[in-house]
Amino acid sequence: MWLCGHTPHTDNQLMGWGLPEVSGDAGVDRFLAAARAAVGESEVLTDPDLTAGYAVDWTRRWRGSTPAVVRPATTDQVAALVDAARCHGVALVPQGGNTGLVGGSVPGTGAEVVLSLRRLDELGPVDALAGQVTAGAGVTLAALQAHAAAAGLAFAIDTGARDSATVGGMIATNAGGVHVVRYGPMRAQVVGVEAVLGTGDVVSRLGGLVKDNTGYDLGQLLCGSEGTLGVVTRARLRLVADEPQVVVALLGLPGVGEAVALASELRHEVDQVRALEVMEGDSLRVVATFLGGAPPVAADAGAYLLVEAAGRVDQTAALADAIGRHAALAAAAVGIERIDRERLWRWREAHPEAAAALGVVLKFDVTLPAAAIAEFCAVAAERLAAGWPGATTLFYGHVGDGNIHVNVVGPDPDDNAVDDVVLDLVVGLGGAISAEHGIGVAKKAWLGCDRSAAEVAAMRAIKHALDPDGILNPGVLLP
Ligand code: FAD
Ligand code: 2HG
Ligand code: ZN
Repeated sequence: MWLCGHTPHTDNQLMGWGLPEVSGDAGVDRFLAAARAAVGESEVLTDPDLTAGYAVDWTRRWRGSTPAVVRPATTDQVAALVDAARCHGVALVPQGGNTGLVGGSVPGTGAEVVLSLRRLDELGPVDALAGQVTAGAGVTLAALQAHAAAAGLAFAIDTGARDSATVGGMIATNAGGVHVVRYGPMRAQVVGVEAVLGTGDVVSRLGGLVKDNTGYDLGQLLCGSEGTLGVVTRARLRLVADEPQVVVALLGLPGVGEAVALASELRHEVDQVRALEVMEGDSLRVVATFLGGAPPVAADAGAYLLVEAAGRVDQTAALADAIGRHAALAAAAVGIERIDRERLWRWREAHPEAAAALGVVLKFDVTLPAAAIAEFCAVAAERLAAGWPGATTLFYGHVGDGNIHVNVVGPDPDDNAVDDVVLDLVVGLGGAISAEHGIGVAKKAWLGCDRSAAEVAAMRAIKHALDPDGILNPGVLLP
């Protein structure tokens, strides 16, 4: 009989690194026996027809295989599974909605077990007094948004992946999205986290204290940790005021530089701006082909800026005034009714789908100082066209916070020279190689271009401390 109870974390484990003695097929079999005991036979999937969908990501670029998918429904079950994984030397890949775009949510080697957290989908009552809610890691963004709305409040994050992306995945990637310019990224919404660390220990801070400086903030450490330090099981999240009066404008402008400048003016002059999105002109025209229609404004613009303002009172006049002051000649399409706003947003949100329709996409999610965004787009376009004639490159993103997405279709997805061209340029211009998607598998070879040896060493030390056996998502983030 295997006696593998929870072993508390000891100092000497910090020295070691790697999976315990029992691993390989025998370790997996023993882990699966423990998993069946913990979550029940029906929640341990081993049939390849059932597991295949968990082993390929949304982009279809990142695909692997797995001996099993385990689907716990409680924090205790997650803790039992992490204990069993430590004991039997099995690596776990935490997975939520599987919408991550850097290959971090799918198994690679064929030996990693997928830990699907989607069944942790309990939503607590909205605490109206505090303006907070406790949500399970498997709650989707759309469900959370609807739950907050039913209580007359709102959740600040919004992304095109709302129907599938989960609270746990959004914390693990520190997701951004379209409202960061107003409310900050996911970490700014996280008041507290409950998680099972790689040690098997459960840490829980769900009391909703907005100010709490009692030592290191472990919940914040888990934000952006990509499933490498702990498995998020629940979170205490802040909610924001509902903003029923919404207006959206899509503006055609001469180029990306003008879009950056106008975005900056609008951000400073219109109090209620909550989204500022840029689309390079040719990129929006790729979307036009994909959607089968002409752009709703200035069909030949060099760039487009989508701005959304929202508040308790109508923002249309304030937005029109500011646009008139700074871009009097810009062509604009305006949406006030929900259906019209959604039509305009579709031009922005369809970019990932339009790129995917052309082939396997090499994705970049970079962040730059505002002053460098136009130069980055121009130079990257030039270098990519020179190096890979015939490639299609889309530039779009959350310009209000300096985040540009570059989608390249045509080159071999494993041609690292494309990454070198884009990421060297980003770092040279003072940017960072990931803004909101994380490092995952896709960018881990480039971590050292952006972070110093001392920073990477500190990250490794944290990983060793919280996941001493290296069982949590060992293939991602750290080279
Ligand atoms: P997954 O994809 O399942 O996992 C992502 C990472 O988190 C993996 O490393 C995984 O191991 C880890 N993880 C998942 N759950 C847990 C958990 N409970 N505990 C610990 N680790 C966990 N992202 C943005 O930031 N902004 C956008 O605007 C945006 N738009 C998108 C639009 C589309 C169409 C798509 C497909 C994706 C978009 N994304 C965006 C990317 C993606 O939606 C986010 O990264 C999201 O946060 C991932 O959530 P998920 O539940 O799907 O996580
Ligand atoms: C977006 O902002 C997402 O649309 C996806 O972050 C970006 O697919 C991408 O590259
Ligand atoms: Zn984005």
